[in-house]
Amino acid sequence: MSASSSPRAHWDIFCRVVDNFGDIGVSWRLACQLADEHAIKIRLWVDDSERASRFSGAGHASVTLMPWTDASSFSHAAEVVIETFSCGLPQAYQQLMSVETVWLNIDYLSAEDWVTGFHGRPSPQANGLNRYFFYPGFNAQTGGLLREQFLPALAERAGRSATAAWQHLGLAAMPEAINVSLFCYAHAPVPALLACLAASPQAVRLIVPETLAPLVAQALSQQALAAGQTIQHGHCSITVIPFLSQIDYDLLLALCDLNFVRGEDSWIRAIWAAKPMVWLPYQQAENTHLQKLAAFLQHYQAAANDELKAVLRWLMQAWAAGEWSAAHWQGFMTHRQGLLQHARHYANQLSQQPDLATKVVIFIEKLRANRV
Ligand code: TRH
Repeated sequence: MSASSSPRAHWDIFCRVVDNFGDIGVSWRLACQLADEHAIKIRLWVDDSERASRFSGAGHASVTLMPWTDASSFSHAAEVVIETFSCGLPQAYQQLMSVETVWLNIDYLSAEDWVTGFHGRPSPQANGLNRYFFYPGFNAQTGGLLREQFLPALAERAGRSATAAWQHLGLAAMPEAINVSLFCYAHAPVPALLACLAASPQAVRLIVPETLAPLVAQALSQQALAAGQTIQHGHCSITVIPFLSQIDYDLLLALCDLNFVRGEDSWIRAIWAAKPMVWLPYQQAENTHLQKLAAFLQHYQAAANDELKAVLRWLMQAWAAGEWSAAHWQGFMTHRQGLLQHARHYANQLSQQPDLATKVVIFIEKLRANRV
């Protein structure tokens, strides 16, 4: 019997919110997909209930948010326990686990080569339990990427009924403008981006989530910018929007002509949106994040021609290095069609691989089969 069809398919996921939104963003998506597509009931233990509720919205019938604190007590361990991003499992919980319990640590995403060597490896623990490393990744030797079955319908919606889709997001369609979404870290060259968009010969609309409004306000020497506010900055209108639900954020990415994304989850969503993207990795000591970017670029640009390869590298490396200029924006505009076709090709090629949730289920089935 498969893990997904078992009547006892109750799994636990543990998530520690280190910073930002990616830890809970990934955990919530994974929980929902396991519930929706594999009929698994999930308890999602999160140490930051406020941030978790930002993602859970009205909730999910098969995903229960559980507050995870030092005082949490546990009645039982689930048959499968997923630890996200090496957040650790509480000692009290581990004491309820047996050798039959499957313990997976789903770690950070990277396109670096070492991932294939570590994916799926067991790590025997001093208490007799076995913890398995599960690494997301971009090729068949890794754990794959989160990708839900609803994504093609979402792309269809953005393509066929764009006006209605924009309205759904509380925005008017602006087909005459280049629509750009911005989600980045504070070290990104936002002032340089705003300056070149203001001077752009083409009309541009920049869409900014409210969490980034202080960064944009500072770059424009404005007091403050609030959700719902639009200001004109040269040829660029800047609109601040509320922090969207994950599905609406996916829709926004699919509607825009260019997406600036960051971290872990928005990075992958921009790939599935199949639109030109500029990814900003989370900044790490000793510029490790630039190695992550180089590894991704190697994968992302593999099928592009030499000219497009150079453009992709030039755009993403400049953004990550804080060296953005008007030339980069014009470079994007010049190669816009090629970048779009490439983004579509890449998304299509990558989506031929099984998604991460499916790979988790298969991995667990195999582990169990080998134990019998
Ligand atoms: O918020 P992030 O920077 O998250 C992080 C950090 O890199 C962190 O250090 C790392 O530990 C973690 O990722 C894994 O960026 P990310 O990963 O893109 O997460 C943002 C989430 O927020 C993602 O799930 C998309 C979602 N989102 C919305 O749902 N609505 C929105 O309006 C926006 C802008 C984002």
